[in-house]
Amino acid sequence: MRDTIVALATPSGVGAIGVIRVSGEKSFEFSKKLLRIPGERSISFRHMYNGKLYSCNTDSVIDEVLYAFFKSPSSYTGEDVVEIFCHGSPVILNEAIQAFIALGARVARPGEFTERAYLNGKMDLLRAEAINDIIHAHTPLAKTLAMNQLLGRISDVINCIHAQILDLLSQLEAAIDHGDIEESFITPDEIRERLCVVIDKIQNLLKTTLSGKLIRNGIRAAIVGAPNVGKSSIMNALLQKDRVIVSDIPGTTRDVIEDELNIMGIPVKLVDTAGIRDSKDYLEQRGIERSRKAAEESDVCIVVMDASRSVNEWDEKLLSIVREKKNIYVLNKVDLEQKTTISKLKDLYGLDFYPVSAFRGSGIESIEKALKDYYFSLGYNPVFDVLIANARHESLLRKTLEYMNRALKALNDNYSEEFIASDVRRARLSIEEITGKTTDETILDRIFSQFCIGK
Ligand SMILES: Nc1nc2c(ncn2[C@@H]2O[C@H](COP(=O)(O)OP(=O)(O)OP(=O)(O)O)[C@@H](O)[C@H]2O)c(=O)[nH]1
Ligand SMILES: [Mg+2]
Repeated sequence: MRDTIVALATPSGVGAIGVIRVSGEKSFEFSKKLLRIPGERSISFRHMYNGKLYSCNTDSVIDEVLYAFFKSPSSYTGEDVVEIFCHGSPVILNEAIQAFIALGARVARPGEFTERAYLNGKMDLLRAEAINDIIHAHTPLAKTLAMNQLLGRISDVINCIHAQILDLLSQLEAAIDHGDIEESFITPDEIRERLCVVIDKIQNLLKTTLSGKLIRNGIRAAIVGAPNVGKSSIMNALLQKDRVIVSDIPGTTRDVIEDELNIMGIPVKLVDTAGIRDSKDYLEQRGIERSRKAAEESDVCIVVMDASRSVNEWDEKLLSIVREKKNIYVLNKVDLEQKTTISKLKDLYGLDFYPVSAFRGSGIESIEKALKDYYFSLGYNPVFDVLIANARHESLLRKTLEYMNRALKALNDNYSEEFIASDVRRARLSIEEITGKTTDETILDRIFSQFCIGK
């Protein structure tokens, strides 16, 4: 039995309610003490009780609460679990957690509840990962993708490939035991056919990865330009909220600021940056360095120029920095008297700029459409039923495919069945890593550390 862990399962901060979750061998014992439930009273599991939560060893009431007991193995983690619904006050929730710690519970690591669920066989690794993806999904499509994974659709496909590999392996091993492949029940042609069926299935799954990743991760768009051209104003207009400070003082934005945007179901991470220019100010310099990095790391840049002034050396410098990238060019402040025009920019640089006034909100939809067109130009294909969106799954599928192709080559080159079987064995291990049948502890740590605390 593992030790008893406790954590806040709802977001920290003020709210209507806050849920404390406790899991482990002593979760019932600790809860009965703090909730003052007499020992002889039998508990109905999965039943909501109303009562008071007390501090450890004192008579002071932490809160009036609702609570429920879940008996192992019929709980989220597979262990004895107690969930306590408190008023959503950070002070109360902290006191509640401290009361459990005083009795010997430990604060859970991020994702530890789900990790225990996985370790106790409540779900495979694919489903555990899906839970995190559902929580972090920013669009309905990304949520549906993660929900399909949680419902086991990807597990079913992977398990089917795994079963075919296992079946082939057992036939090969039987052939090895018989000593002569010709005399055994599987012929080289049958081996070839079975290898090809699996190879085909994996190749078809891998065709979905681009669309899967686009739905899951969306695109990253950095808004870049010289100081004061209206980058932050465009960010706010796209987000339809006052997210970033806007002012007429050049150099207002000093750091990289990110926010999520959903454009017709497409998740876009918008990144506002500091205006690019030469500056002696240390903080501004740091901000400018970060702007360059943000531009480099984004999929697409929204390059902004100011119509109310002539093109200057910083605009030109910026164009040379981002020239190699995929860009959406925007001429902002077209509501003012124009010293720079769309046609002038076309003549100077051969580039097509969208006319925008962040101030009036005009032209913003053309930036949204350009982002959407860029997204679809990347090869998103909505026809797939099961999509592979996770880089870990993709790399393990590629590994499995490589071993299956090696096995096929060994067969075609007339190598003995031992050689073929050794590659198929490796393919088996790779596919088992996806569902978590044979996943290394450090990889598990990495996966679960990305979860929220309390999940
Ligand atoms: N008339 C007009 N003014 C605008 C427009 N967009 C932005 N501004 C004004 O231009 C000034 C600079 O806007 P910001 O959005 O802060 O510009 P920025 O590019 O983020 O500036 P830095 O963060 O300093 O690099 C502010 O006074 C805005 O109100 C526009 O479309 N029309
Ligand atoms: Mg700004």
